[in-house]
Amino acid sequence: MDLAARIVARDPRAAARAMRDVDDRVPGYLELLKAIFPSTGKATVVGVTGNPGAGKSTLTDRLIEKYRASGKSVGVICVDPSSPYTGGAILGDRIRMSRHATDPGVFIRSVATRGHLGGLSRSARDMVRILDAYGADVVIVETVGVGQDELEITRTAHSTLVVMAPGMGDEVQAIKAGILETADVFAVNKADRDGADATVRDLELMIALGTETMVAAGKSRGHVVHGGAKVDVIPTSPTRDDAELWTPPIHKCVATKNEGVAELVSSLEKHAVWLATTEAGRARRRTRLAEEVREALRETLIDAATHSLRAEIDAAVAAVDARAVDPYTATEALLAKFTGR
Ligand SMILES: Nc1nc2c(ncn2[C@@H]2O[C@H](COP(=O)(O)OP(=O)(O)OP(=O)(O)O)[C@@H](O)[C@H]2O)c(=O)[nH]1
Ligand SMILES: [Mg+2]
Repeated sequence: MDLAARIVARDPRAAARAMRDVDDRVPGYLELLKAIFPSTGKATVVGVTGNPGAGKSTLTDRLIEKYRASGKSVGVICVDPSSPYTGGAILGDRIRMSRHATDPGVFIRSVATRGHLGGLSRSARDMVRILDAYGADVVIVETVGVGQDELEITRTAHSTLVVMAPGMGDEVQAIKAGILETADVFAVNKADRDGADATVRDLELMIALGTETMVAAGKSRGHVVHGGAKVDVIPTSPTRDDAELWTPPIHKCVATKNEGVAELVSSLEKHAVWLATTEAGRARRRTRLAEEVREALRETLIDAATHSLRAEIDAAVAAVDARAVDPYTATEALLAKFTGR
């Protein structure tokens, strides 16, 4: 049996091997992804993101437990794009979930950057597909931190859970508008500590303000908060009413004591229903797919062009260096040559 067939037949070693191959982009990895694609599309993909130490891994461990209790198989991808040297964080993550390691219904993999940033979100997306084909009912993608790379990675998920914790000072203010566009459900974890209610209030305020800012900037996340103005991804249906819009709920929880986790799962399930049954939800799925196709096209085009025009690019650089031509004209000329081939 070839690798793709073995993945679909739920061979864990085949899945592990495929994920490694895809992360390393070994020759033939695209053929593998093509072969498994027809077997994908069934998994629910949940992104878990939030500031370091907020309790993402502890919460992910609890989510695994909940999903397993309802008979679902779970794949987990821990991504750390911050540096190739922070293996410690990933190690910590895996220890936190290690009690599930012997459960054949749980498949946990770590991904660290191999030098090419940006490629990481694509690797994560491809790994989600492998776990999907492998038969995982739920795939959880946990990222470290809330930077630009992490936000991009969470866009590979259907629903994104943003984990916050009280007592982290300016944490709420430090979170950029980007997270508001990404968050579908908020968890205020460590609610056993002081300040959880204040964090919830801060979040509510920030969401309200953020929504106004997003509306003003013409940005969108496909849902809207607190009955404000409509924020659509693709305005496919101008007559749609507000009932279609998603309001990200905020849940207090204590991951270490397994409190509030059922409510999180329930909100995530509601969000999945929203995605599947509303026009706004379907539009968001299409937007994400369009992003994927555009991103892949950009990468493919750049590869093809730099390969095909290697000598011409060198010549253009020399010409710009000698100030015989400006870089804009040189680029236009390169493009014209490439499209003419
Ligand atoms: N008091 C309290 N501590 C918690 C709670 N949830 C997690 N912790 C603790 O907080 C610490 C960090 O938890 P992690 O789950 O590793 O947090 P994380 O967000 O995955 O951290 P990174 O992966 O390093 O970004 C651990 O010591 C947990 O035991 C909680 O609800 N209450
Ligand atoms: Mg973690």
